[in-house]
Amino acid sequence: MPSILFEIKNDIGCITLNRTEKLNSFNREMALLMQEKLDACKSREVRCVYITGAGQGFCAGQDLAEVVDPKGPGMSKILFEHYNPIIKKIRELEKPVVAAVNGVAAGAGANIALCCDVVVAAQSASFLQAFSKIGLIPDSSGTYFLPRLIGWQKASAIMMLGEKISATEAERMGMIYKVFSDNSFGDQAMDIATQLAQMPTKGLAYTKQLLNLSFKNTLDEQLQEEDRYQQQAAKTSDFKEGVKSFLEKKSPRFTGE
Ligand code: LHQ
Repeated sequence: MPSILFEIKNDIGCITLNRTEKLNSFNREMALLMQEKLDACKSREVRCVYITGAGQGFCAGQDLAEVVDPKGPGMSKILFEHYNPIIKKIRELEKPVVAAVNGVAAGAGANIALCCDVVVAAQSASFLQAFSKIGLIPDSSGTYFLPRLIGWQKASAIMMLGEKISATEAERMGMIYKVFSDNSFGDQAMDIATQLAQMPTKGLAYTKQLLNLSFKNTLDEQLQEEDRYQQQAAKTSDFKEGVKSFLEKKSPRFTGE
């Protein structure tokens, strides 16, 4: 079985992490395949991306056996060639990316989930900044997104202590959007992706780009960017459809154009 499963269904690019015997931890082959599938999601056919894990876990981060394997890629390549491109591809994709965290998300696995646009989790899932337990630092954008999501103090303590955070607690502290019961998780997470895939894709892409920019801009710069992107959004067919449908009291049919 391939370590990443991929299909396009109902305009959604579904990426499933699939090394179940290793809790979907990443080796080089899987990381490169993930990059390939994220690139495939650039296609106009895909209007939302859905990332989940097969089996019990979401992803246990880096396969630690590969790190000490003399025939493995070696420390110098793991972030540069594996995880950093994955994070950048997710942030740069011009469509929403949903992380559906079905079980434990540890190390790089947690941080790949947390850089997504909408993060939901099953009640039995958990988030673990496992790095400190093995003498490493939180990578894969953990030191960037976690303090911005939950505040400096909580992020600092969680990253240093390597405390496992339940999905319920993660929702409470604003680390993730929502937690769903294990029974309904798959359906409810997919409902969110289905909804996003039918929305004005370009408008959502511009929203994502503005959020990316907001971390580095001053208020003045951000207001200028909002003006620029709003002009672009107003040129889309979906804007015309949205306003026309509102005025005619009809349901809009957005095409993503
Ligand atoms: C694993 C792993 C795993 C291999 C479970 N590797 N087999 C960047 C830069 C360079 C180098 C290093 O990495 C990075 C990025 C990172 O991601 S660093 C952080 C790496 N990840 C971790 O440290 C997490 C290690 N795993 C765990 O702490 C536990 O497995 C968790 C808490 C995730 C889950 O615990 P359990 O639910 O009790 O499952 P388990 O421990 O029994 O795991 C199930 C199997 O999966 C088991 O294999 P086995 O043959 O004994 O059944 C584990 O050995 C294997 N596995 N994580 N990262």
